[in-house]
Amino acid sequence: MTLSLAGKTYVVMGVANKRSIAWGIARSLHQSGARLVFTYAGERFEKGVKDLAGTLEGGEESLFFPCDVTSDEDIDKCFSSIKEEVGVIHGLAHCIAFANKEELAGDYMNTTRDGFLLAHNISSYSLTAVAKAAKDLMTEGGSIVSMTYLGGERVMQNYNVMGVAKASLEASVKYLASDLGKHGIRVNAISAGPIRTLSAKGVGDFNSILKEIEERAPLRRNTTQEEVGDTAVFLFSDLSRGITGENLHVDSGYHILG
Ligand code: NDP
Ligand code: N5H
Repeated sequence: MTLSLAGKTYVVMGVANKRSIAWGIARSLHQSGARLVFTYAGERFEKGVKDLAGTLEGGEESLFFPCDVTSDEDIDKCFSSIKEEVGVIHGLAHCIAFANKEELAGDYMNTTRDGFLLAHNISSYSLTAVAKAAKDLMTEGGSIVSMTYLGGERVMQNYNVMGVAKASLEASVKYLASDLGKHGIRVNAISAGPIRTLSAKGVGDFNSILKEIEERAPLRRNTTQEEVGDTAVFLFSDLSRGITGENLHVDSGYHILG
């Protein structure tokens, strides 16, 4: 199933490797004929993103820019370069989060001030900073999609400070949708079920989390990068033109369970 986004350009932030949700979104966008612009945090990931994009037919036409979202200067430079190269963009996928590993286990109340601020800076504030920078390039209207998890709505064991950061991200989606609607820009989140990515690596008991979903979720299976990618394409396309400020769960229906 594809929708045509031919002639449109989308910025994809957060491809670390082929398992990344951002890569699932990039592949779905590519299948829809979109032109892709990738941003990456650190130099150590530059080659990986370029090699991956090279595996897409015509992927050599993609553009690549560094953007560490903790730096206002990086964000400014990145979006000025994108403006210079492509002029107009039609959407942006924000697939970025980070928290100190040691704060993703045990009691939430042990979160340090620095750890709290770091998680919120990278995982939540970055959406606001990036949306503001991207707005000037979305002169034909646009659609911004960010990634969240059920742990932002309810307590999930070990998600801890990331859950609090996702609650902030989800509230930002609503406030940004309110600000940007008058400019023809929509802002939505996808709340994905657990997917084995680099970020999920080292999460104790990830297998049992996946198993519980297979056993209990309405669709009795786990979420795939492809399902998230295809939903992102829907949110980027005109088929979703009436939707903004929404948090769309792509999680086999797990969130409806008590
Ligand atoms: P990945 O590890 O593949 O992606 C995380 C990305 O965050 C990496 O590409 C990393 O960039 C980027 N990042 C971290 N710090 C910075 C920074 N300072 N500046 C720019 N980028 C940064 O994991 P996922 O694909 O799983 O995560 C993508 C999003 O999906 C996250 O928001 C996550 O919370 C969310 N999500 C994930 C779920 C899952 O089960 N996997 C479920 C629900 C939501 P780099 O590699 O270049 O450092
Ligand atoms: C309830 C759970 C399981 C426990 C919590 C997991 C939280 C994961 C999110 C963050 C983003 C993971 C993270 O920051 C890991 C880093 O401390 C260490 N990893 C890295 O530095 C790698 C190299 C880079 C690429 O990672 C990042 N992020 O930059 C939640 C799970 C069931 C679902 C899940 C995994 C959700 C989610 O938000 O990702």
